[in-house]
Amino acid sequence: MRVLFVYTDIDVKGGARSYHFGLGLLSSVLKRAGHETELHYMFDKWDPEGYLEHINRFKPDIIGYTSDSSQIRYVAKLIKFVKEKKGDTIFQIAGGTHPSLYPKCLELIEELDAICVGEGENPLLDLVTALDTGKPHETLPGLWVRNQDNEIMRNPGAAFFHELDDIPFGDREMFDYQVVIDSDFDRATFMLSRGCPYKCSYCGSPAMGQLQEGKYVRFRSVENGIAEIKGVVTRYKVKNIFFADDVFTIDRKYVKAFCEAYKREIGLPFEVTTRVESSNPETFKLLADAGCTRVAMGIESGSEELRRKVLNRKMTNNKILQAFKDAKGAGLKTKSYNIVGFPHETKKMHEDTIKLNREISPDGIACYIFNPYPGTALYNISIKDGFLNEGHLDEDFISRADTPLVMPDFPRDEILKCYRNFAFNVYKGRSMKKAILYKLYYSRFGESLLRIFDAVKKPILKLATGS
Ligand code: B12
Repeated sequence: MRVLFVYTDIDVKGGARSYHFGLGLLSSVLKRAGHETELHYMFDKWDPEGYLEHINRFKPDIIGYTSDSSQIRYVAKLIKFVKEKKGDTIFQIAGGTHPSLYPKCLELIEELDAICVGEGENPLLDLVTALDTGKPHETLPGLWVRNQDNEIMRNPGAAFFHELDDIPFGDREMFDYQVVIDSDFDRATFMLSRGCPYKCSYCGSPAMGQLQEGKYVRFRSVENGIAEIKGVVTRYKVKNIFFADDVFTIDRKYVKAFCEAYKREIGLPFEVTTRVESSNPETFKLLADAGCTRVAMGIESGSEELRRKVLNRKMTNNKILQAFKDAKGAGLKTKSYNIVGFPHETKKMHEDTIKLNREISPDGIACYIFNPYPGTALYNISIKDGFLNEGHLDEDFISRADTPLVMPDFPRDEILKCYRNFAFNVYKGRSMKKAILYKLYYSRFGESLLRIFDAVKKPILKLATGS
């Protein structure tokens, strides 16, 4: 069968292309079973006509969309568009974080034939096989399917698949991967694990862990990870590597074994994201010794009270300070992740976030505005405590640079001001160059500037993000 995957990446800050791990893996699984796949990557620019041309050329039997909550509005439009142009000739299915955590989207998008709830390797292969051989597909595990009577069949999910090494390496070729690497600071991205043991209330990852039976946090073997990296750095021109695992240092023994093999067999500079509780000076030293140049860790809020009561993050400020100090002590650069506009946050609490970052003085900073993703604990709290209108789930409900929350103690215009000035406030009086670059980057015109000055985008972003 011919399967067209669709990855929309519209309204991306900074304009860097990305590899989608889920789609890469699904494509490899289908190709191994003898099916043909292609990708339509709708990057940055809304272009339904280009999409239609691709469909007319490739003539897919099935279209598989991936979507998180920020992209569902575009995905829904494409699904309707295909139905309008092609009628019932193409089977349309969507998967990823949004359909998994908000399966009601199958009801709302009437032109959609099915969704995948949870991980998709086995469910998608079962579906493609069933459609190929004319067998029934309405009751397959892991899928919710609209049947011929327009009823939705809500099938139970399969258990988590534990043998990650049995899944083939992701299909980077489908992504025209050199183009992705070039637009992303010459770096290639990898994941060695799946899942996260922590339960932060705003994150989609723990919510995904509740969808299926079995162990959510799983690792590939060190040999399997190294073999994939070797293959990629041999086939493509790569200068550095980013590990996109939720928390790279969950298992210290694993990190040690991986770092030893990586140093011996790969040796390229790399970066990871980790978590203050799962790091210590020895782990940071191991990472640095293997070629790690920077670790990123979430602070999210500088208010211990907000973290404890609302975010389900129990670490103390001292623990955060110590972790950044340990990373620096091991010779690593650091980056902090921060969010503004949480339910029950106040301006004073946000000032604590600035203060904590000033004490830490990380090399780079990222700030986001809180977005309530359906299916997460904090989405439910946002509604229950009256900050979010339940009917907000219409087309434009999520925007990266805005908040849908209405909080009397922290009004929208204050939140936007805090977001735009956060990094400036952290660096002012310390590094005027960084403070000004960040001011530009987070300004209303930051994204247009980056697009106009595409040629100087890389050096500016590098400087601003400390990478
Ligand atoms: C790596 C990562 C990225 C990478 C790569 C993107 C990617 N998804 O591969 C980058 C950095 C580019 C990225 C970007 C963004 N991300 Co991100 N990302 C992650 C992270 C850490 C891991 C995702 C992953 O690769 N998992 C492993 C793979 C194998 O799983 P998967 O992608 O879920 O795919 C499986 C199933 O979902 C399913 N499936 C997926 N698609 C499809 C399609 C079909 C047809 C079928 C049948 C099945 C199926 O099968 C796959 C294989 O089992 C998650 C956190 C997490 N642990 O989930 C956040 C996460 C997915 N990201 C998130 C967000 C918000 C974003 C951004 C909006 C950030 C931003 N502010 O710009 C962008 C959106 C980009 C986009 N256009 O989609 C949120 C999504 C929350 C939500 N409900 O919407 C998450 C959950 C983190 C969080 N904060 O909660 N992200």
